[in-house]
Amino acid sequence: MARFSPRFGGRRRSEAEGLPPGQYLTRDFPVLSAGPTPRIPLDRWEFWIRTETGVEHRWTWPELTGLPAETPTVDLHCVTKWSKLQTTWSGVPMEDLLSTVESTAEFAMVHSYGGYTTNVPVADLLDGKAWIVHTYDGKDLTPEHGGPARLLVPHLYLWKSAKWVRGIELMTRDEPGFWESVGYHNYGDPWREQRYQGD
Ligand SMILES: Nc1nc2c(c(=O)[nH]1)N[C@H]1C(S)=C(S)[C@@H](COP(=O)(O)O)O[C@H]1N2
Ligand SMILES: [Mo]
Repeated sequence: MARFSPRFGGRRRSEAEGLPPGQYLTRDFPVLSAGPTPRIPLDRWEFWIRTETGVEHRWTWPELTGLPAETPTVDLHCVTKWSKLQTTWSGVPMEDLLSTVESTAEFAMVHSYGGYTTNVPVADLLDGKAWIVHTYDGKDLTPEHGGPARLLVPHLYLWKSAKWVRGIELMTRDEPGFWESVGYHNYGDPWREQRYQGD
């Protein structure tokens, strides 16, 4: 996560400088969910990655939370225009999970408990850009913010950070997820203000 604005040659940026175009700063943490909050008992929870050849890899809750975790501090940008800076999470880097599967697929569909989906290029899940997080601000992730675990992919608008994440389907061709299929941008880079199709 870049903490320094290139315009200022490494000087610590102000909060305003951390805001992508059209965003405003918020200090609270709004909840945005398209449907009811699913409750998943941890003994029935699992996370899967399915490859383009149909091979499925599964992690139970103890398996996932037993993997080495990172604690990224990142900025969140919601397409409804609020941004929250310097949020701290803990979770497993997506690349650690993806590196255990054999795949050449370039696209991923993220699936949530409850049925939500969102598409992300595989490249955007690698290189320290995405995590399956189970902790927010030092505490277990609450159900309304996606607990027990959500995807965190903070360099894209927050709708790509699927709450209640259940699995990742690797695909050789791109497909739109829930919001992408009703007019939101396919990629969703907040710095290029890619809110809607055609932006
Ligand atoms: N499963 C699921 N994930 C989701 C959503 C949702 O409705 N369902 N909403 C998305 C949107 S539009 C946003 S802005 C963020 C909101 O996350 P928050 O409620 O923790 O602020 O979650 C994203 N992930
Ligand atoms: Mo959103």
